[in-house]
Amino acid sequence: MLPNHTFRSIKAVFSLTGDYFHLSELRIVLLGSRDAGKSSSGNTILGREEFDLRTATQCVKRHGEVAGRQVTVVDTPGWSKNLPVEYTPELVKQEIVFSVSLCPPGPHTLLLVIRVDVSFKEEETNAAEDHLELLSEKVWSHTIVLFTHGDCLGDTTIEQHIQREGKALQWLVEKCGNRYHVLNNEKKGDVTQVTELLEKIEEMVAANSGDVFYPERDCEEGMNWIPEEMWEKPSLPLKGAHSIDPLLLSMSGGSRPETGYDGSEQMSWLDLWLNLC
Ligand SMILES: Nc1nc2c(ncn2[C@@H]2O[C@H](COP(=O)(O)OP(=O)(O)OP(=O)(O)O)[C@@H](O)[C@H]2O)c(=O)[nH]1
Ligand SMILES: [Mg+2]
Repeated sequence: MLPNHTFRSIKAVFSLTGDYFHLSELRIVLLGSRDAGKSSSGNTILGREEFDLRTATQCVKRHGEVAGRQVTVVDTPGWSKNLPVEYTPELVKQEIVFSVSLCPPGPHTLLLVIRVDVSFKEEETNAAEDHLELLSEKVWSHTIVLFTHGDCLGDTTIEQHIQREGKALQWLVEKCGNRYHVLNNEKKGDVTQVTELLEKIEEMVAANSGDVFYPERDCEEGMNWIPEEMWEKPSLPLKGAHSIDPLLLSMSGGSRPETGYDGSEQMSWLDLWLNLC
Protein backbone atom coordinates (compact mmCIF):
# COMPACT_ATOMS: atom_id res chain seq x y z
CA MET A 1 0.00 0.00 0.00
CA LEU A 2 1.38 3.39 -0.96
CA PRO A 3 1.28 6.19 1.57
CA ASN A 4 -1.40 8.86 1.11
CA HIS A 5 0.92 11.55 -0.12
CA THR A 6 2.32 9.24 -2.82
CA PHE A 7 -1.16 8.44 -4.02
CA ARG A 8 -2.08 12.08 -4.20
CA SER A 9 1.04 12.90 -6.14
CA ILE A 10 0.47 10.08 -8.62
CA LYS A 11 -3.17 11.09 -8.99
CA ALA A 12 -2.08 14.42 -10.39
CA VAL A 13 -1.39 12.98 -13.80
CA PHE A 14 -0.03 15.28 -16.44
CA SER A 15 -0.52 14.74 -20.14
CA LEU A 16 1.26 16.43 -22.96
CA THR A 17 -0.68 18.61 -25.40
CA GLY A 18 1.50 20.49 -27.79
CA ASP A 19 4.31 21.87 -25.72
CA TYR A 20 2.24 22.30 -22.54
CA PHE A 21 1.60 19.83 -19.78
CA HIS A 22 -1.95 19.78 -18.51
CA LEU A 23 -3.97 17.78 -16.03
CA SER A 24 -6.69 15.57 -17.45
CA GLU A 25 -8.77 16.22 -14.36
CA LEU A 26 -8.99 19.37 -12.24
CA ARG A 27 -10.83 19.86 -8.97
CA ILE A 28 -11.51 23.39 -7.80
CA VAL A 29 -13.12 24.82 -4.65
CA LEU A 30 -14.39 28.41 -4.73
CA LEU A 31 -14.17 30.28 -1.44
CA GLY A 32 -14.82 33.89 -0.55
CA SER A 33 -17.07 36.38 1.13
CA ARG A 34 -20.72 36.76 0.22
CA ASP A 35 -21.33 38.38 -3.16
CA ALA A 36 -17.67 38.09 -4.18
CA GLY A 37 -18.58 36.42 -7.45
CA LYS A 38 -17.99 32.75 -6.55
CA SER A 39 -21.00 31.28 -8.37
CA SER A 40 -20.51 33.55 -11.40
CA SER A 41 -16.87 32.43 -11.57
CA GLY A 42 -17.99 28.79 -11.39
CA ASN A 43 -20.28 29.45 -14.34
CA THR A 44 -17.54 31.18 -16.30
CA ILE A 45 -15.10 28.32 -15.63
CA LEU A 46 -17.58 25.64 -16.69
CA GLY A 47 -18.83 27.76 -19.61
CA ARG A 48 -22.51 27.38 -18.67
CA GLU A 49 -24.98 28.56 -16.04
CA GLU A 50 -24.45 25.69 -13.61
CA PHE A 51 -24.58 27.66 -10.37
CA ASP A 52 -27.59 29.60 -9.18
CA LEU A 53 -26.69 33.19 -8.31
CA ARG A 54 -29.08 33.20 -5.39
CA THR A 55 -27.12 32.86 -2.15
CA ALA A 56 -26.77 29.19 -1.27
CA THR A 57 -26.40 27.87 2.27
CA GLN A 58 -24.76 24.61 1.21
CA CYS A 59 -21.89 23.62 -1.04
CA VAL A 60 -22.84 22.91 -4.62
CA LYS A 61 -20.75 20.69 -6.87
CA ARG A 62 -20.81 20.78 -10.65
CA HIS A 63 -18.74 19.15 -13.34
CA GLY A 64 -17.92 19.69 -17.00
CA GLU A 65 -15.34 19.37 -19.73
CA VAL A 66 -13.32 22.55 -20.13
CA ALA A 67 -10.50 22.97 -22.63
CA GLY A 68 -9.85 19.23 -22.73
CA ARG A 69 -9.93 18.74 -18.97
CA GLN A 70 -12.58 17.15 -16.75
CA VAL A 71 -13.24 19.99 -14.34
CA THR A 72 -15.10 19.73 -11.04
CA VAL A 73 -16.09 22.95 -9.30
CA VAL A 74 -17.37 23.19 -5.74
CA ASP A 75 -19.13 26.43 -4.81
CA THR A 76 -19.40 27.32 -1.12
CA PRO A 77 -21.47 29.69 1.01
CA GLY A 78 -19.66 32.96 1.68
CA TRP A 79 -18.71 34.72 4.89
CA SER A 80 -19.36 38.35 5.79
CA LYS A 81 -16.71 40.36 4.01
CA ASN A 82 -15.32 42.27 6.97
CA LEU A 83 -16.42 40.31 10.03
CA PRO A 84 -14.18 38.01 12.08
CA VAL A 85 -14.74 34.27 11.75
CA GLU A 86 -16.42 34.18 15.19
CA TYR A 87 -19.41 35.95 13.65
CA THR A 88 -19.83 33.38 10.90
CA PRO A 89 -22.63 30.88 11.54
CA GLU A 90 -21.41 27.42 12.50
CA LEU A 91 -23.20 25.90 9.51
CA VAL A 92 -21.32 28.11 7.05
CA LYS A 93 -18.00 27.19 8.67
CA GLN A 94 -18.92 23.51 8.44
CA GLU A 95 -19.76 23.87 4.75
CA ILE A 96 -16.39 25.54 4.12
CA VAL A 97 -14.63 22.61 5.81
CA PHE A 98 -16.93 20.10 4.09
CA SER A 99 -16.22 21.55 0.63
CA VAL A 100 -12.83 19.87 0.21
CA SER A 101 -14.26 16.43 0.90
CA LEU A 102 -16.71 16.86 -1.99
CA CYS A 103 -13.96 16.33 -4.52
CA PRO A 104 -11.91 13.35 -3.34
CA PRO A 105 -9.03 12.85 -2.96
CA GLY A 106 -8.91 16.64 -2.50
CA PRO A 107 -9.04 19.77 -4.63
CA HIS A 108 -6.07 20.79 -6.74
CA THR A 109 -6.75 24.37 -5.80
CA LEU A 110 -8.82 26.66 -3.65
CA LEU A 111 -9.72 29.88 -5.40
CA LEU A 112 -10.07 32.78 -2.98
CA VAL A 113 -12.58 35.01 -4.77
CA ILE A 114 -12.22 38.78 -4.28
CA ARG A 115 -13.93 41.52 -6.25
CA VAL A 116 -11.89 44.39 -7.58
CA ASP A 117 -14.69 46.96 -7.55
CA VAL A 118 -14.94 47.29 -3.77
CA SER A 119 -12.17 48.09 -1.35
CA PHE A 120 -10.31 45.25 0.31
CA LYS A 121 -8.42 46.34 3.39
CA GLU A 122 -7.24 44.89 6.68
CA GLU A 123 -10.62 43.70 8.02
CA GLU A 124 -11.38 41.89 4.79
CA THR A 125 -7.92 40.35 4.73
CA ASN A 126 -8.25 39.16 8.33
CA ALA A 127 -11.64 37.65 7.58
CA ALA A 128 -10.28 35.83 4.51
CA GLU A 129 -7.25 34.55 6.42
CA ASP A 130 -9.31 33.22 9.34
CA HIS A 131 -11.88 31.51 7.12
CA LEU A 132 -9.26 29.88 4.91
CA GLU A 133 -7.35 28.65 7.91
CA LEU A 134 -10.44 26.73 9.05
CA LEU A 135 -8.98 24.31 6.50
CA SER A 136 -5.52 24.36 8.11
CA GLU A 137 -2.45 26.48 7.46
CA LYS A 138 -1.51 24.18 4.60
CA VAL A 139 -4.24 25.86 2.59
CA TRP A 140 -2.00 28.69 1.38
CA SER A 141 0.21 26.56 -0.84
CA HIS A 142 -2.89 25.52 -2.81
CA THR A 143 -4.66 28.87 -2.95
CA ILE A 144 -4.91 31.28 -5.86
CA VAL A 145 -6.56 34.70 -5.53
CA LEU A 146 -9.29 34.99 -8.11
CA PHE A 147 -10.25 38.60 -8.75
CA THR A 148 -13.71 39.10 -10.21
CA HIS A 149 -15.37 42.13 -11.79
CA GLY A 150 -12.38 42.43 -14.08
CA ASP A 151 -14.52 44.64 -16.34
CA CYS A 152 -14.44 47.30 -13.60
CA LEU A 153 -10.66 47.62 -13.80
CA GLY A 154 -10.82 49.75 -16.93
CA ASP A 155 -7.30 50.76 -17.90
CA THR A 156 -5.88 49.77 -14.52
CA THR A 157 -3.81 46.61 -14.53
CA ILE A 158 -4.37 44.09 -11.76
CA GLU A 159 -0.84 44.77 -10.51
CA GLN A 160 -1.65 48.48 -10.21
CA HIS A 161 -4.89 47.61 -8.42
CA ILE A 162 -3.10 45.39 -5.89
CA GLN A 163 -0.52 48.11 -5.35
CA ARG A 164 -3.17 50.83 -4.87
CA GLU A 165 -5.33 48.77 -2.51
CA GLY A 166 -2.46 48.71 -0.05
CA LYS A 167 -0.55 46.50 2.32
CA ALA A 168 -3.37 44.20 3.44
CA LEU A 169 -4.24 42.94 -0.04
CA GLN A 170 -0.55 42.78 -0.98
CA TRP A 171 0.08 40.62 2.07
CA LEU A 172 -2.77 38.28 1.15
CA VAL A 173 -1.59 37.90 -2.44
CA GLU A 174 1.93 37.17 -1.18
CA LYS A 175 0.53 34.63 1.28
CA CYS A 176 -0.91 32.86 -1.78
CA GLY A 177 2.55 32.72 -3.36
CA ASN A 178 1.76 35.73 -5.58
CA ARG A 179 -0.68 33.59 -7.52
CA TYR A 180 -3.68 35.52 -8.84
CA HIS A 181 -5.94 35.73 -11.82
CA VAL A 182 -8.64 38.10 -13.04
CA LEU A 183 -12.00 37.05 -14.45
CA ASN A 184 -14.60 39.17 -16.13
CA ASN A 185 -17.73 37.16 -15.50
CA GLU A 186 -19.69 39.46 -17.76
CA LYS A 187 -17.69 38.07 -20.66
CA LYS A 188 -18.48 34.39 -20.41
CA GLY A 189 -17.57 33.82 -24.05
CA ASP A 190 -13.93 34.74 -23.34
CA VAL A 191 -12.48 31.25 -23.20
CA THR A 192 -8.91 32.54 -22.96
CA GLN A 193 -9.44 33.92 -19.45
CA VAL A 194 -10.51 30.44 -18.35
CA THR A 195 -7.72 28.48 -20.05
CA GLU A 196 -5.19 30.91 -18.57
CA LEU A 197 -6.65 30.24 -15.14
CA LEU A 198 -6.46 26.47 -15.67
CA GLU A 199 -2.83 26.83 -16.74
CA LYS A 200 -2.03 28.82 -13.60
CA ILE A 201 -3.64 26.08 -11.51
CA GLU A 202 -1.57 23.45 -13.33
CA GLU A 203 1.58 25.47 -12.78
CA MET A 204 0.82 25.59 -9.07
CA VAL A 205 0.07 21.84 -8.93
CA ALA A 206 3.40 21.16 -10.65
CA ALA A 207 5.16 23.43 -8.13
CA ASN A 208 3.46 21.40 -5.36
CA SER A 209 4.90 18.19 -6.89
CA GLY A 210 1.43 17.13 -7.94
CA ASP A 211 0.10 17.17 -4.40
CA VAL A 212 -3.58 17.99 -3.97
CA PHE A 213 -4.94 19.80 -0.94
CA TYR A 214 -6.02 17.67 1.92
CA PRO A 215 -6.08 19.11 5.41
CA GLU A 216 -4.06 17.39 8.09
CA ARG A 217 -5.75 16.00 11.08
CA ASP A 218 -4.03 18.28 13.53
CA CYS A 219 -5.41 21.51 12.13
CA GLU A 220 -7.89 24.09 13.37
CA GLU A 221 -10.81 23.27 15.61
CA GLY A 222 -13.02 23.84 12.59
CA MET A 223 -12.14 20.33 11.40
CA ASN A 224 -13.13 18.53 14.58
CA TRP A 225 -16.63 17.66 13.45
CA ILE A 226 -15.33 15.50 10.58
CA PRO A 227 -15.71 11.83 11.52
CA GLU A 228 -12.79 9.52 12.17
CA GLU A 229 -13.46 7.38 9.10
CA MET A 230 -12.78 10.28 6.77
CA TRP A 231 -9.21 10.53 7.96
CA GLU A 232 -8.65 6.83 7.88
CA LYS A 233 -9.66 6.19 4.31
CA PRO A 234 -7.37 3.75 2.50
CA SER A 235 -4.38 5.41 0.93
CA LEU A 236 -5.32 3.88 -2.41
CA PRO A 237 -9.08 3.55 -2.59
CA LEU A 238 -10.25 0.74 -4.82
CA LYS A 239 -13.23 0.85 -7.13
CA GLY A 240 -16.39 -0.02 -5.25
CA ALA A 241 -14.95 1.04 -1.94
CA HIS A 242 -17.10 3.45 0.05
CA SER A 243 -16.32 7.04 -0.61
CA ILE A 244 -16.22 9.51 2.23
CA ASP A 245 -19.10 11.53 0.89
CA PRO A 246 -22.02 9.24 1.66
CA LEU A 247 -20.63 9.07 5.14
CA LEU A 248 -20.60 12.82 5.45
CA LEU A 249 -24.00 13.04 3.83
CA SER A 250 -25.45 10.77 6.45
CA MET A 251 -23.72 12.88 9.10
CA SER A 252 -25.33 16.01 7.74
CA GLY A 253 -28.71 14.37 8.15
CA GLY A 254 -30.03 14.40 4.63
CA SER A 255 -29.45 14.18 0.95
CA ARG A 256 -27.72 16.92 -1.03
CA PRO A 257 -29.13 16.49 -4.50
CA GLU A 258 -27.61 19.77 -5.59
CA THR A 259 -24.09 18.51 -5.12
CA GLY A 260 -24.66 16.07 -7.98
CA TYR A 261 -22.19 13.74 -6.32
CA ASP A 262 -22.64 10.08 -7.22
CA GLY A 263 -19.71 8.55 -5.38
CA SER A 264 -18.12 7.26 -8.58
CA GLU A 265 -14.84 9.08 -8.31
CA GLN A 266 -12.79 6.39 -6.67
CA MET A 267 -9.69 5.35 -8.57
CA SER A 268 -8.58 1.77 -9.16
CA TRP A 269 -5.02 0.53 -9.63
CA LEU A 270 -5.89 0.07 -13.31
CA ASP A 271 -7.07 3.68 -13.67
CA LEU A 272 -3.91 4.78 -11.99
CA TRP A 273 -1.76 2.70 -14.25
CA LEU A 274 -3.56 3.80 -17.42
CA ASN A 275 -3.23 7.42 -16.40
CA LEU A 276 0.47 6.99 -15.85
CA CYS A 277 1.04 5.40 -19.24
N1 LIG B 1 -19.81 43.30 -13.72
C1 LIG B 1 -19.54 42.13 -13.14
N2 LIG B 1 -20.42 41.59 -12.28
C2 LIG B 1 -20.11 40.39 -11.72
C3 LIG B 1 -18.89 39.72 -12.00
N3 LIG B 1 -18.87 38.58 -11.28
C4 LIG B 1 -20.02 38.55 -10.57
N4 LIG B 1 -20.77 39.63 -10.82
C5 LIG B 1 -22.06 39.99 -10.21
O1 LIG B 1 -21.86 40.11 -8.81
C6 LIG B 1 -22.98 39.63 -8.11
C7 LIG B 1 -22.54 38.54 -7.14
O2 LIG B 1 -22.08 37.43 -7.89
P1 LIG B 1 -22.29 35.93 -7.38
O3 LIG B 1 -21.60 35.06 -8.36
O4 LIG B 1 -23.71 35.63 -7.08
O5 LIG B 1 -21.47 36.02 -6.03
P2 LIG B 1 -21.33 34.89 -4.91
O6 LIG B 1 -20.02 35.05 -4.30
O7 LIG B 1 -21.67 33.57 -5.47
O8 LIG B 1 -22.44 35.37 -3.88
P3 LIG B 1 -23.08 34.48 -2.68
O9 LIG B 1 -23.35 33.11 -3.20
O10 LIG B 1 -24.33 35.23 -2.35
O11 LIG B 1 -22.09 34.51 -1.57
C8 LIG B 1 -23.98 39.14 -9.16
O12 LIG B 1 -24.89 40.17 -9.39
C9 LIG B 1 -23.12 38.92 -10.39
O13 LIG B 1 -23.84 39.09 -11.59
C10 LIG B 1 -17.97 40.32 -12.93
O14 LIG B 1 -16.89 39.81 -13.25
N5 LIG B 1 -18.36 41.52 -13.46
MG1 LIG C 1 -23.12 32.19 -4.91
